[in-house]
Amino acid sequence: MVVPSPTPIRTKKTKAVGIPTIDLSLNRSMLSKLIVKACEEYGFFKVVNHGVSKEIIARMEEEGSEFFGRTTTEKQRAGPASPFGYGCKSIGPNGDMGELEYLLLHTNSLSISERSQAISNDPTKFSCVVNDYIQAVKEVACEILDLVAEGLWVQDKCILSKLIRDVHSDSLLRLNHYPQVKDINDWDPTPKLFQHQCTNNRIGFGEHSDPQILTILQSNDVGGLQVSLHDGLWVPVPPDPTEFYVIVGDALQVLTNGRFVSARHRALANSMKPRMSMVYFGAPPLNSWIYPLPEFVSPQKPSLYKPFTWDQYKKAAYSLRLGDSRLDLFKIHNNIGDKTH
Ligand SMILES: O=C(O)CCC(=O)C(=O)O
Repeated sequence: MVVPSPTPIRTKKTKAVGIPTIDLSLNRSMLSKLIVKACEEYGFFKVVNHGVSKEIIARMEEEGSEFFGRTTTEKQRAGPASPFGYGCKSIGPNGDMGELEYLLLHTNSLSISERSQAISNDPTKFSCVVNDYIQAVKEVACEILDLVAEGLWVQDKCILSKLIRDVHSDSLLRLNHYPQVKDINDWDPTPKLFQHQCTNNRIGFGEHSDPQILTILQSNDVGGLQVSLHDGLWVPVPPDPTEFYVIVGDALQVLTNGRFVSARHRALANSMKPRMSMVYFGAPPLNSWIYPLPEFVSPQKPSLYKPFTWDQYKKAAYSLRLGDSRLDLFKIHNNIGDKTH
């Protein structure tokens, strides 16, 4: 059954940009309505009072800064990111480039412990800090997904969170580091004469939607993230180091049969200070089937997507460019319009 949209509720908007801010300490029934509304209208919102301690965030940031502060040779010991490990400028296998370096980790604790040998001088501490951070942000993601299921009257309230709680979940953690403009110019082969003309819109991480179910993004106090909210307009997202931004991914778009739409976003790298972001991508196990939940399918709203496994979707994503609309590959073309892009 597809429930009608809840009665309009005003969410507190972050001034000037209109991104909703949701207080996770509100009562559950209010919260589930606010979250569903934010997912439907924006696919992107900020959460406050999320319950993750400042210490867990600070320790993770410290490890990230320590790693990116190392020499290139040291960092390269943890690469190449194919798919996990250290990467620089090259995003994915299809020629996408950005003004950033990153560390991509699988959230499986065995994988973290193996990788940490090449990442840190104190691998035990590194693994411990990363596992604590992942555990904490996973809880935030699961809580939000349970609230989504409640707000949408899905019968099994844990059906979404179970996918990312699964021991075989394919969730990831990526630390991104965008150097300050001064350092970008050091990296850049563009003749110095022309560089000042392009520093206003340097792409750190190009436009894309996240393929997974739900993303939990944290950054330091340096801006750069932008989200495409309506009509392709890019809206700058104010950085907030103590809170998290939540982003609807492609898989959640499919699970809700297009009722939620994954949010396209990008990061610019034109700041006078380096930006670091820590991004958790909540994903199902590779062999999980992803398809619209029965609650969202009816004769009036037939399924918009063919079922696929998460593994098939990832392979499709890896075969395309970052900004390509991968969901098109799995769309069922019927006569009833949908709101996907
Ligand atoms: O650094 C950011 O804020 C954006 C990062 C991002 O979109 C990603 O890692 O997928």
